[in-house]
Amino acid sequence: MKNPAPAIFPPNGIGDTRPANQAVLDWVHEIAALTEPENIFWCDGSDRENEFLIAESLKQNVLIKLNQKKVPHSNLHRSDPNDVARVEQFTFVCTPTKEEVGPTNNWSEPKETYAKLRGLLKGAMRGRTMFVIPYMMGPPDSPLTKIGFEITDSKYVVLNMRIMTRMGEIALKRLGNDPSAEWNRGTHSLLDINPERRFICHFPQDNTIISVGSGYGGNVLLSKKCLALRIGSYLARKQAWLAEHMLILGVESPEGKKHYLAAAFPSACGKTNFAMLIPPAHFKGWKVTTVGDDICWMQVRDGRLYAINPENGYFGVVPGTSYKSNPNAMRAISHDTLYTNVALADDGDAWWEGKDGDPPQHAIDWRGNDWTPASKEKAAHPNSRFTTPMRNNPALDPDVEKGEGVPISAIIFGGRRSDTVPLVYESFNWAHGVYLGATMASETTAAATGAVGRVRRDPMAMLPFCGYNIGDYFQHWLDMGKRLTHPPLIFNVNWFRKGVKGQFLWPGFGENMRVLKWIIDRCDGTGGALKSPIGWLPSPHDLDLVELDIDHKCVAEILGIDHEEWQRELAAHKEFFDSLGGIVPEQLLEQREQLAARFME
Ligand code: GTP
Ligand code: SPV
Ligand code: MN
Repeated sequence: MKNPAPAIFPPNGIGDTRPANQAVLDWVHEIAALTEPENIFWCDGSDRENEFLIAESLKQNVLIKLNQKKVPHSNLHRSDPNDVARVEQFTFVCTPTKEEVGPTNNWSEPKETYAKLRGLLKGAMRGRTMFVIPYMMGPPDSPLTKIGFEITDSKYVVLNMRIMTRMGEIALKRLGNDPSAEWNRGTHSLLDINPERRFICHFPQDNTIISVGSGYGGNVLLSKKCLALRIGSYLARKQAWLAEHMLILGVESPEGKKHYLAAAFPSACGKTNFAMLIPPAHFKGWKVTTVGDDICWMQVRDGRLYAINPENGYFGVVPGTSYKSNPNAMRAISHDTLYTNVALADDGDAWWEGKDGDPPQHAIDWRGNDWTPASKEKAAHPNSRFTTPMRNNPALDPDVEKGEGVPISAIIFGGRRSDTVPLVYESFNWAHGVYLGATMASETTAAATGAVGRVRRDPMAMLPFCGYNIGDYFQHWLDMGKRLTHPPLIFNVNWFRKGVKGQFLWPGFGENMRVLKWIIDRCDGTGGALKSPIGWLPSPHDLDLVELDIDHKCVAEILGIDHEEWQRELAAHKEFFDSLGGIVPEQLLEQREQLAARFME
């Protein structure tokens, strides 16, 4: 096997970044022998290496340089038009028995799957460079922090992983050279970007991920959905913690009292926006800070839940991002950002639907075609993304590197529901809260391939990400509650309820502070609420709506419970639980009965 490539990288430092751990070296050599790359490139995550890879990517048209005056140090990548989102139908969890993955995952037999993947990977990197990325998930001194390695033949993956994770030396140091240390083996190859040869496979028992045939987002940034959630949730159950698809935010009152909250919304349902919220003028002195925007790992200490964000950057939805909706995100992505599948304006700026100002008169759309405001097609793909370091976020929480994590006062579940589900309500207790999470539903979005706008049950926003049997996952949540002497309160929110004309009833974004404030008041024991069959509901005067331009009728509508809609909802809960085939914990079935009974009172 050839050594890393003075030909492709200045020789200084090359080779020094090889891990000392023999188990890692053995695995890399095994994958190299299978995929037969031209070179091996041991990534160190340095600025110099990054500059070099960007320059190479620009030469090879993997990246397009944006106008450096408008967006300094930023580039655009266009993925293959057949490869623009996660592919849930080609995502597999491979365990000895099908029961282990349960009814909500695609299962395939490990031995056969390894054999199939080995066949696809054979010689797959001929003529290509194989990059080896060491990375760390979590702050350096957290007990929850995990080490992973991703092998990839995509420079775009390396550039993203450098933003999204703590990459290089820091990971090697933490791993050390104990050959029995726990670390994740991730192998990725683009192959020929053919949807028929696209498989995202997880082997939880081996802490192994193999992803082939895609170059996009959650399919290939193996740290994210694959390790932090699918493998993560499997490890979390075994090791008694929680790996969740949640943002983490801090909210500080003018008096300096601070709470942290975690919120699970499905893909493209508002996590990044909520995590970066700027309170409206009326909430003078209130401050919201971001710990994380997508993934939350929580452990119990002293009877409380503490959370860390294992990531180091944001892979966020671009369309709809503006100085009006999310000023913090706009500032974050104004420099040192990698854009994927947005439009390229003639002045070299990035453009997307929903950006401030008028659309450009002409642009190149995400496919590389001419675009004008008269075009029928969207200029940016609905799932176009930014990759930006969390340090670009002006609202980054000061405790984001704290290894012990931040104490969680409340957990929020939420989805995209045009009807039925009110703006906010609170569960009666932990088990009822777990029921809210287990039965939540949302309209599907462009974050995954397939139909958009179809209501589907998405328990805890983890339907595509829970790496084991969802019934056991529900039980794990119930069991975690038993260990909490100070459990977070659990809420459900819905920013997306619509009126008869199809318009959103709630202004959302920064104005969500009004809901957040009620949630904080409930945590402090000062917020008023009415008892309803579904949980504690704010009455209109329990919400601070001062200076909000909203119709009283709208408020009543958005806080309302329509009994007919809820009869349908109850039936849908039953149908969902029944579809899972006897794996739902008894305690949650009882919760459903109690909910039904409360409607009869
Ligand atoms: P993933 O990165 O896929 O996990 O998505 P996410 O949950 O972080 O969602 P994000 O915050 O990126 O929002 C997705 C889309 O929802 C964007 O187009 C937003 O503009 C829109 N959105 C976010 N918050 C709100 C809100 O409060 N109201 C409305 N109407 N839309 C919102
Ligand atoms: C999601 O789909 O929930 C995302 C984007 O956060 S991706 O990384 O592509 O999974
Ligand atoms: Mn997500």
